[in-house]
Order: sequence, then structure tokens, then C-alpha cells
Amino acid sequence: VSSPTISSAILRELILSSDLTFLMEAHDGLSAAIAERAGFKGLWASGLSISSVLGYRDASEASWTQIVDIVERIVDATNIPVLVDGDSGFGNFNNARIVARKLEQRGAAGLCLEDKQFPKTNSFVGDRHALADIDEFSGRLKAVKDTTGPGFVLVARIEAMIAGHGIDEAIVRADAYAEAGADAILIHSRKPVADEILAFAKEWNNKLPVVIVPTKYYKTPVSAYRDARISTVIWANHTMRAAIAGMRHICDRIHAEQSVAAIEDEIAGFDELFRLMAYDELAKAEEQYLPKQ
Ligand code: SPV
Ligand code: MG
Repeated sequence: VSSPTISSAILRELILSSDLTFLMEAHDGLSAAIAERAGFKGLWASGLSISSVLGYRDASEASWTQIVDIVERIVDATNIPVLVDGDSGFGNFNNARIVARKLEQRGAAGLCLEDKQFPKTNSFVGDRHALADIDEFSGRLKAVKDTTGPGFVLVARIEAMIAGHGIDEAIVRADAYAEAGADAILIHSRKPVADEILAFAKEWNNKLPVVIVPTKYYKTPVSAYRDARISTVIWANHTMRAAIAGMRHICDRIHAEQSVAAIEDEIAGFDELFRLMAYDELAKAEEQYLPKQ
């Protein structure tokens, strides 16, 4: 959405509404346009996916300016709000607020910060997940709140269960982050079942809306989340992983067959690509602005 204020308001409404909201991962302008076309009402600019398409690991290797540039492409390519995965904020409160301000300027609707130290590691990698100190992380949240406009959505992500703690630690953190000004709590789990997520939601009782990322507990039906009054589900990495599978398949075929003849029907046509990138708008603009021949 072109106006940051409007897109933040739409994202806020999606997260606060009593209907379950789905945010789809995007990692560039193209994946964002495809997700919008499928009907998603909001996007998740995934750190994992953006890192991957840049050829980086999800370990704070991509710089914050690279993330901001990609988010700008996502925003420009769509008309739906974008919640940005800001990892752990690229440093302390000062780095976090600079990133937040830049993201807001480029049209992001909101920012999610996770309570880990910098550099962070993807939540599904290894066992070294150093949590941030609660007060220090609360300072990061407050600094972002004080730097961004009143509508900008701030989601505080709790990694306590990723780091091996239980619900109690997660609730203590959620209370502190609510106090610091977060608009919603993202509670993350790497278990194959949704137990700890649902237990957290029950205990937390919607003091702030709850956002979840069912990447590992993907078998749980979304009806369980509606019953638990979860606010928002993020499908966090699925177009990036679909792209890997699609590109691998096609590269293997072309390499083996030394021909592209047989795969032509399996890949997207130019019509679809041109529609996604609104080439018709350019043709109309040419009519309007170029001298008549
Ligand atoms: C991301 O999409 O980058 C996330 C979600 O942070 S996860 O990879 O599940 O940690
Ligand atoms: Mg991430």
C-alpha cells in the first residue's frame, strides 16, 4: 500500500479483528504479487526467505539495508500491508529504532522483533539460541514505539520455548513486552505439535493478540487456532521452499534432457508474468505520455 499510515491501519485491523488472519510469506516483489493474487490480505517479509534468496544464512548475515531494500520492492509490487521480520533488531535499541524508521519510510506496515541476541540464528537451527535480557529487549521495543508513527504495528516475538524454556518464562516475557508497548505477541515453537502454543494462548488469554508460525506443527488444523482465539497465522516460508523445489526440478530436467522443449508446459508462461507485473499499465502509460508516432 502506498501510504504507510493506511497500510498500518489495515494490518492493525487484521491483527485485532476476531477473525483468524493469514499472512503469507514474501521475499521479493514477485512472490509478494503472487501471494496477493492468491487472495492473501497481508504479507510477512520473512527473514529466512529473504536471506535464502540473497544466498545468505538466516543468521543476521544479510544487512539491514538489504532487508529494507527488499521490503521496498515487496511494498511497491502489492497493495496489501507488509509485516516485516526484523530478526532481533540488528543490535541494541538504537539499531532497532533506525531499522524501524527506515522500514516505515519505505512503506512497511509493521515490524516484528524477536527477543534474541544479535546475531540471531534461525529458530530451527541448532540449540544455540541466546535470549535477550527482558529489560534490554523491552528497551528495544520502547525505542521502536517512540520512533515510529502511532499506527505502526509492533509485534514482540518470544523465543523462550525455542531456547528450551517453558510457558512460565514465555508469559513473564509477554507481560513485559505488553508493558513496553507491543501491539501483539508472536509465540514461537519448534515442536511438531501445537501443544505449547495452545497452552500459552490459554494462559495468556488474549491480553494482546497472539500471532503464530505453524511451520513445524503444520499438521494442526487451523480450526484449533480459531478455537484458541489466536489472531494471526503466518505461513512463513512456503513460496521460498516451493521455488527451491520448482527450480531444482526444472534445472535437473533441462540438464538431463539438454532441451527445454518438454518442460515448456510445466513452467509459468509469459502471459502470467506480464499480468503479475502489470505490463498493461505500462502500455497504457505509454499511450498517455509518449509522443504519438
Ligand atoms: C522467518 O520466516 O524468518 C521466521 C519464521 O522468522 S521461522 O523461520 O519459522 O523462525
Ligand atoms: Mg525470521
